[in-house]
Amino acid sequence: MLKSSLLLAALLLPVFSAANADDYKAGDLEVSNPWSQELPPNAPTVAAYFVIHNTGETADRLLSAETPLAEKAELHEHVMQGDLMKMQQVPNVDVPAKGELTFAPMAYHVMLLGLKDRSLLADGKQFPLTLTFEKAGKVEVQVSVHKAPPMAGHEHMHAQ
Ligand SMILES: [Cu+2]
Repeated sequence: MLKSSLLLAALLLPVFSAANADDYKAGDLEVSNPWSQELPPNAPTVAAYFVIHNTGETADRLLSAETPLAEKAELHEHVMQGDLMKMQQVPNVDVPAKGELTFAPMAYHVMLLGLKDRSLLADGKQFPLTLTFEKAGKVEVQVSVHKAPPMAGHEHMHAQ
């Protein structure tokens, strides 16, 4: 019993220490650490990632995203098609009750298409992204742009 609770505490610790000013609240939801990877200036699209925590007893749903930087911001997922990893648009994404939803490379992501302003898509900059949830409504987050993924060493990271 003691051993397992110590293990649990050790597992939870990095999560708590990761909570910082980059958390945004909307109702029962908290959006943590929005980030995007700096890409070459000719990259046609840019992806944004974050983690949504739901402390509520009911599930919510991410319906859409928008940013003044791009004509469109789509919700995408990665799926295996044969041997190929492909991405496709999804109409919305469920946020489970008392759970979390992770947007990360090779998983769910917000894809920005038709980029209008690239001045904020550089290492160290931030750009606004508005997420609209079915129940929690809208929340505007600031997406931090990094040269390297902030979770370096993550098993799902791949070179662009
Ligand atoms: Cu995509």
